[in-house]
Amino acid sequence: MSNERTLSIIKPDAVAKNVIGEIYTRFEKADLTIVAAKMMHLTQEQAEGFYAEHKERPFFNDLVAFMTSGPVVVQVLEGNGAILKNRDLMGATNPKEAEAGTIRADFASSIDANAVHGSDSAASAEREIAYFFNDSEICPRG
Ligand code: IDP
Repeated sequence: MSNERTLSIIKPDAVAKNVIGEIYTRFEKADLTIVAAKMMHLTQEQAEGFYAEHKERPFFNDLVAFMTSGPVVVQVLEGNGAILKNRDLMGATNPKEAEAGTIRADFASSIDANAVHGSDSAASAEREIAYFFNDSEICPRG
């Protein structure tokens, strides 16, 4: 496994539940390093652009409405095999199908409000990181 970066978002439901710290602890315990982070309240335009690949899906409008419903925390995670490792920590998209002990099993309440986002491939990670962060905002450890 090579050193990778992935884009993670703590979604409005998890921010509202006050579990940002608990989710960060899971990243850190799994040897993922937070190398960039910001809290933001996404505009409609930002959410639509981020999820552009889902534009034709029936849930697109609900997804955009949910992602703009409150603040989110966006971070870049770095580590060995970070993309897959973060997907494993997150669990399945539908929390009812997520394995016990995953972030979604523990903190998500529905397929719409499912606590976290994580890039699903190297190409997505590259696009999604650049969507939210400039190079100068990423702070790798020396
Ligand atoms: P992922 O977040 O696990 O990668 P994707 O298939 O990329 O899942 O879908 C993006 C987001 O769209 C999901 O996290 C979820 O919030 C929402 N979503 C996906 N499928 C459905 C659905 O069937 N109904 C409602 N929302 C959905």
